[in-house]
Amino acid sequence: MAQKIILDCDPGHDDAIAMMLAWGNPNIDLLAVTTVVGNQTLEKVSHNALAVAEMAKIYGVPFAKGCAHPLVREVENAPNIHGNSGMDGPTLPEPTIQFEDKHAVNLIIDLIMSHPEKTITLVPTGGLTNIAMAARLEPRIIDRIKEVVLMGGGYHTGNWSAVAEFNIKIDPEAAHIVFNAGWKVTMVGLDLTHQALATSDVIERFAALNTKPGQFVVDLMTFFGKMYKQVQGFDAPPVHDACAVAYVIDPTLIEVQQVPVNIELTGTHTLGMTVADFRYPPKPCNTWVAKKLDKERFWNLVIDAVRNL
Ligand SMILES: [Ca+2]
Repeated sequence: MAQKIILDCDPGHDDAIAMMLAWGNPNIDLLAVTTVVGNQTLEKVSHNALAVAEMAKIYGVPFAKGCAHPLVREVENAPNIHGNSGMDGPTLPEPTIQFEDKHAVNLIIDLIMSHPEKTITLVPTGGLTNIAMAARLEPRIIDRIKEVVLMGGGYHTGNWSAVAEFNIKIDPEAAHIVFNAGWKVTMVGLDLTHQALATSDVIERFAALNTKPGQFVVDLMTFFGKMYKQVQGFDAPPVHDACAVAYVIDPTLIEVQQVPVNIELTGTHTLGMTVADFRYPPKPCNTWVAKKLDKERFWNLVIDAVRNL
């Protein structure tokens, strides 16, 4: 049976691939796409979401704009990685669909409250502002969802500071709410996503599809790769966000471990760190971390999905 998900994102090159994977894979029932400030301003990432919808022909799915500002901190975007538009590189198609006349937080709540319990997985691939707001506004959603599978954090590595990852660092208070809400959280963090590198042989396979969406992925990854080389010294760019969607589609693709994870809110050098406690004996907790990716099957999944578009 197809997994029902709500994708909460900030497109974003890798968010775009996550959207295409969710729409192109038959085992995902995409209930909604919601946007949140992150890689760029809310207006820019929201425009990008609609452009990706146009490219992938994601029609008949509600799109809603969410929070334009983190809970406490000032807005922090990532133009050094995603460019001025938030999705520099490809020529974006002009969107034909429009946003719902409803805030993303309300759409998330309404969908969860109107579906049977434990049937919806929340997949946040940006800052956690919308998800935290939803949990605070309607706490009954906490027991009603199946799981939160998020891209963010990392238990051994950071990218926005020595120890913090971008999605968590830009709204650590929201992340704190989400990780401590009591629902099941699976953290697909940098330890995992740095295994999902769009190397040149992978990019060639997208090019070989010889389709518009295939070429779109090539253009996205070419720009993203250039930025990742310049800024972080990577030889190939990691498609972080697609890993979270892939885990929902097929949990056997990713090895996970149940460990307590909490969010640093007061550290001088460690703000936004996802502190994972691997000590023995294991303590009871609702948090899992992603550790190892089956790369070959992951790329087959993403390429098949893009072929289906
Ligand atoms: Ca993202």
